[in-house]
Amino acid sequence: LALAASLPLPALAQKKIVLGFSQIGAESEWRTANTESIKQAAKDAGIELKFADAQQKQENQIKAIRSFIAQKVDVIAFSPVVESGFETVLREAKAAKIPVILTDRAVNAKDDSLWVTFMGSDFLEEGRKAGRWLLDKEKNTKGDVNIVELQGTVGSAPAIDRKKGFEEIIKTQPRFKIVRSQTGDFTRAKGKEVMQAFLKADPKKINVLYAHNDDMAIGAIQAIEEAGLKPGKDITIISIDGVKGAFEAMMAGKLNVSVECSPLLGPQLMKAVQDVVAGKPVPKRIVTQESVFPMETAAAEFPKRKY
Ligand code: GYE
Repeated sequence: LALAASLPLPALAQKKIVLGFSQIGAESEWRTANTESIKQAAKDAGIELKFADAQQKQENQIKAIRSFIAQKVDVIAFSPVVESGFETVLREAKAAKIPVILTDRAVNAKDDSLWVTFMGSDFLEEGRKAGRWLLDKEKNTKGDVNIVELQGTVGSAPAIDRKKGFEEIIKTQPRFKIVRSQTGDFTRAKGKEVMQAFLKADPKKINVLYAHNDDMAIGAIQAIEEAGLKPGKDITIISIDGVKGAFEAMMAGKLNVSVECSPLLGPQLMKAVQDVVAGKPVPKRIVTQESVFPMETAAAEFPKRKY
C-alpha cells in the first residue's frame, strides 16, 4: 500500500487538456496539411482536440468559438478567415477566462489582450520575397513588365499582406505594372476561372502571374495551357506556400518560383497550449522561418518536402 501511494498517478487519472480549434476550411493543399499537422500534434501531445471546420465562413467560426466557450474548453485556438469582425467573440472568451491562441492568420483588433499569442508566417515578407525574386529575374531586361495578380480570400491577412509586400518592392521600378488583380479565394477552381478571364481580356500583354498561393497558380496553369500558351515560359509564374503540387509544377517547368509558407504549426501550437495551461509565459508573436524555392532547386528539394 505504501508503495502504491508513492507511485505517480496513472495517465488516465490526470486531467487531459481540452483544446477547441476552429479551422477555416479545406480550400488548399496548405490548409489540409495544416489540419493534419494540428490533429497529429494533438494526438502526440495527449491533448483532447475539438476540431471544427468553418467551410471558409466567418459566421461558422464565430459559432464554433461560442460553442467552445459554452463547453468550457481549456484553450481556444483558431485561424481567422478574415482580419476583422472577431472582437465581440474574443471578448466573450476573455470574459469566460479562456485563453485564445491565433494560428496562421492575424486579426486587426486593437486590443491585443484578446489573445495570448499569434503564431504563423510573416505574410508581408513573403510578398516582398516574391517581388524581389521578380526584380532580380528581370534585372537585365527592358520595357514594361505586365503583371496579373490572383489575390487570396478578400479581407484575409495573407491576401492583404502578400499584396502589400509585393507592391512595396515592385513600385521601386515603375516599369513593373499590375495590370489586373482579382481574388481567386485561394482555390484551384477559382484561380483557373479568373485566369481564363484575364487571358480573354488581354491575351498578349501578360508577362507575369503573381498568385497569392500555389493552388490558384496551379489552377491558372491549366487555363494558360488551354489558351495555347506555355506556363513558366510565355508567362512567368510566381506563387506562395511551397506545397508538393507546386514542386511538381516546378519540376515540369510550369511554375517559376514558390515562396515558402509552412503549414506545419501543430507541434508549436501544442507546446504553447501546454505552456499557457501551466501558467508559463509565451511570446506574443511566434514567426515561422521560411525560404524561397526557384524552379531550379525543385528536383533536389522535392524529396525533403513534408507537405
Ligand atoms: O497560403 C493558402 C491557404 O493562411 C497562410 O491560406 C494561409 C493561406 C495559404 O488557403 O494556401
